[in-house]
Amino acid sequence: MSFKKDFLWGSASAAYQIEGAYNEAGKGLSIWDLWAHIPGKTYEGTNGDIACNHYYRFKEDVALMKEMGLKTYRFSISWPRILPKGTGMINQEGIDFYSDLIDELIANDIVPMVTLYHWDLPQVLQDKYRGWESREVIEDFVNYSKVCFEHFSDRVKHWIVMNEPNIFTSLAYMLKVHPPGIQDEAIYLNAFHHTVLAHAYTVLAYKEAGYTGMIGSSIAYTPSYAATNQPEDLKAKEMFDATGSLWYLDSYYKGEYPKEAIAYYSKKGVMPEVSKMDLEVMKKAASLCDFIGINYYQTATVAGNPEDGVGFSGMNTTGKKGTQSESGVPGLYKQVRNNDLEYTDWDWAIDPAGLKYGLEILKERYDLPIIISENGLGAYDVVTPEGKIDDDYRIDFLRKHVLACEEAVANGVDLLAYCTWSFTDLLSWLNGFKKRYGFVHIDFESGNLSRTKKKSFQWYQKVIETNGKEV
Ligand code: BGP
Repeated sequence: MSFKKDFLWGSASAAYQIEGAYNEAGKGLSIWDLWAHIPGKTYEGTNGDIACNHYYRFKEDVALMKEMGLKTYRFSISWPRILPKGTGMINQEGIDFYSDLIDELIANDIVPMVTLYHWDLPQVLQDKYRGWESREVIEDFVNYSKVCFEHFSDRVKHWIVMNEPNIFTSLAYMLKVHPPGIQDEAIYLNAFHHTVLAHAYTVLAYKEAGYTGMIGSSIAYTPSYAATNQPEDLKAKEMFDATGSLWYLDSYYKGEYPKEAIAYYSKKGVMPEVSKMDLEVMKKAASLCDFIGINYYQTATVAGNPEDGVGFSGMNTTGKKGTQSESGVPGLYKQVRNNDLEYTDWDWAIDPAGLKYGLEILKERYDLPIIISENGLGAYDVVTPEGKIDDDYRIDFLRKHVLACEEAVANGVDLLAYCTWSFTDLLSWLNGFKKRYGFVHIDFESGNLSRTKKKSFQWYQKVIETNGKEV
C-alpha cells in the first residue's frame, strides 16, 4: 500500500513567522510582538514585525504554491488580528485578509488547513489574567475559535486547534525562553492543562454546531530510545515518555493523563487540579477528534540521571554544531547524544526511521488517522554567484522522511497529510532568519524579501506530481 489517491502533500507556516504587518490593519499586539522587542530574548533581536511580508505578498506566495502543485497549505490565524482585544470587537480587515487568502488557495486548487493557535496570544489577555496561567483563557479561546468557524468553515475543512501546546508551555514556563519567561513547574502543568481544555471545548463547540470538517490538534512528538538496556536507562525512558509524549498525547487523544506521571507530579506537589468535569470534557473531545496532528523533527535518546545530575540546559540557538549540552530532570532522565545518528547544525537528531517508529506507536495507541503537520530541516543555505540555492541536504532529509512515511503507510498507518516546515523561508522564533526551512528562499539580507525557488522546490514538485512514487 502506498499514499492515498487524495493524499495531502503540503507545507506549513505560522502567522507570526511569516505575515509581518504586526501593528497594521487593525491588528492588536500579541505576546510575541512585545517579547521579541525585549533586548536579548531572540537571536540578535530578530522579530516578526515584517517577517516575509506575507500579509501583503500572499498572492505571490500562493502563485508559487500553485506552480509547485501543493495540495494543502497549513497556516495559522493570528488571534489578535481577528480580535485585537482578545474578545469582543471583530477586526473586519483581519477577517478579510484570511478570507482572501482562503479564496486564493481554493481558486488555485490548494486545500486550506488552518491552525487556530500558533503561539501569538493577544497581549491584552496576558495583561488581564496572565494568559494561559488562568482558566479564563479557555472561554476566550473558544469564543475566538467560534468566530473563525463562523467566518471560514464554509471553506475550511481541516482545523488544527493548538500547535505544539507542549512546546510553548514548556518553553514559556520551564525554560523561560518564550513569553512570559518564567520557571515554575506547577504553573507549566496548569497552563498545559488549560490548553487541553481550550482544545477540548473548541472541539465540542465545532461538533455541536454541526460543522462537517475535520478537527484535531498538533503535538510536537519526540519518540524516544533508552540509551542502553540497563534498568536505569529503561526507567529513564519510561519517565521521559510518561511526563512527555504520553502526558501530551493521552490528555488530548485519550482524555486522561498517564498514571505514572500523575503519581510523580503528585508526590512533587505540582499536579494541576483536574476536576471530574474536566475529565468528562476531555474524554468526550478525545472521542470526537478526527485525526492526530504531529510535528516531527527528531527523536530523543534517554539515560538515567541521578538526583544531583543535570537539569534543563539552554537550547542551541547559535547554529554551532556540538554546542548543545546534556539536559534533563535530576532523578528522572537526561537526553544524551546518539552516536548512531547525524545531527543538524542546531543539534537536532536526524532520524527518519524514528518517524516510522513513532507513527506506528501512535497507530497502536490511539488508532486515529494522522496528519504530519510539520517536518523539515533547518539549515544554512548558500546563494551561489548565479543566484541559485542547491539545497541537496534538504532534499536528502525530506526524501528519507517521505520514504519513512511510505513504510508506515504500508504497515497500516492511516496517514492523511504530510506538511513540510516550511514553504518559504520564515522567521524562526529563537533562531532568527538564518535558520532556513523553505523550498523558496527569501532575501532577508537585502530587505527586498524577493522570493527564489531552491533546488528542493523542483524535487517536491515531482514528489507531489507522482504522489510519492518518485522521491
Ligand atoms: C516547531 C514550531 C514552528 C517552527 C519549527 C521549527 O516547533 O511549531 O513554529 O518554528 O518548530 O523550529 P525552529 O524555528 O526553532 O527551528
